[in-house]
Amino acid sequence: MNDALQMDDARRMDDARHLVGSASRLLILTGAGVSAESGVPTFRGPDGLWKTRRPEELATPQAFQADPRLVWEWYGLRRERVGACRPNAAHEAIARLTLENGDARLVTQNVDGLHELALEEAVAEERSSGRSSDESVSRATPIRLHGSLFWTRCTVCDHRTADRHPVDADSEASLPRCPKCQALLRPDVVWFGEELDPEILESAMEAADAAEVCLVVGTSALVHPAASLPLLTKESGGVVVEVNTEPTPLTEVAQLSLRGRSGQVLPRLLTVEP
Ligand code: BV8
Ligand code: ZN
Repeated sequence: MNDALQMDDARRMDDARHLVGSASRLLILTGAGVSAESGVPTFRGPDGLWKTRRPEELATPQAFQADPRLVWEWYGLRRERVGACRPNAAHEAIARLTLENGDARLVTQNVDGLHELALEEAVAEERSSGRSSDESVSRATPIRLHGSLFWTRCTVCDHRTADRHPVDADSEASLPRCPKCQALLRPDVVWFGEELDPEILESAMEAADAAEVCLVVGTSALVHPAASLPLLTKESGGVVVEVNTEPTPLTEVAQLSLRGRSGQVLPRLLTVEP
């Protein structure tokens, strides 16, 4: 890369650090790109999850209705593959920042549980030095728009549980059943065509509206209503800063769009100089 470009990158990073560092209220919105360096396949990338399957085929209530075994097989494979992945430096930098800065909120589209794991580890570190409180932990807990691969819920009653077990999708008869009413269980994620949990969406929109800066990391910004959150920040007078390896529909909306991998950029962007 030539000197001028490097100069430009360094200046953009400084500008972005100033914007993010001086924001009294910050919203971080993440997509699958933040987990790419942990080995979790993105949806639309070269080894994207949707390459072998199309979202319309599997991540919909119709697909589950038509073939619950096939859908559970796909989620079981993802749960197994993602369950072996570790948070990367981007997850860790975000967890530390949201734990230390009570006015920073994290909203994620991801269902891979890596933000939650990074926060758990950051809290354990802080607790050993007596620095974090229950309040700071709850504020730092990610707002999860689309649920989790590691939760399962009943298709009939209100039963819902954390669940990291492998799924036996050999036959419909071996699929997980509700311990309360024996109905089929389903992955506790939001499928295409399903409404998001209104309370979760409401808290994400409030955070976007209140934010002075919305830092958008690793999302193709194609799925709604998640992709509209940065626009709420902009409409209420805030600015958008983007970190992505490629341009997205949000790039032209962003005050600054840093081209790079989140595992490299986020630690530099979010770490406060001593
Ligand atoms: C709904 C869980 C009401 C399941 C997921 C307009 C308004 C409202 C709705 C719609 C609308 N238009 C269409 C709709 C319907 C639909 C939708 O948005 N469709 C899209 C395809 C157009 N939305 C819905 O159905 C939503 N419900 O709106 O309810 C309603 C109901 C019916 C009809 C109308 C309205 C529910 C959507 C939730 C779907 N569930 N996940 C599961 O995971 O199996 S979505 C899933 O895909 C993810 O959660 C995520 O949201 C999305 C994937 O996007 P990304 O995370 O951005 O990942 P992607 O691979 O695309 O991009 C990765 C990015 O990272 C890239 O930009 C890449 O360059 C970058 N990158 C890669 N590596 C790195 C990197 N960046 C930095 N560093 C790196 N190392
Ligand atoms: Zn039940």
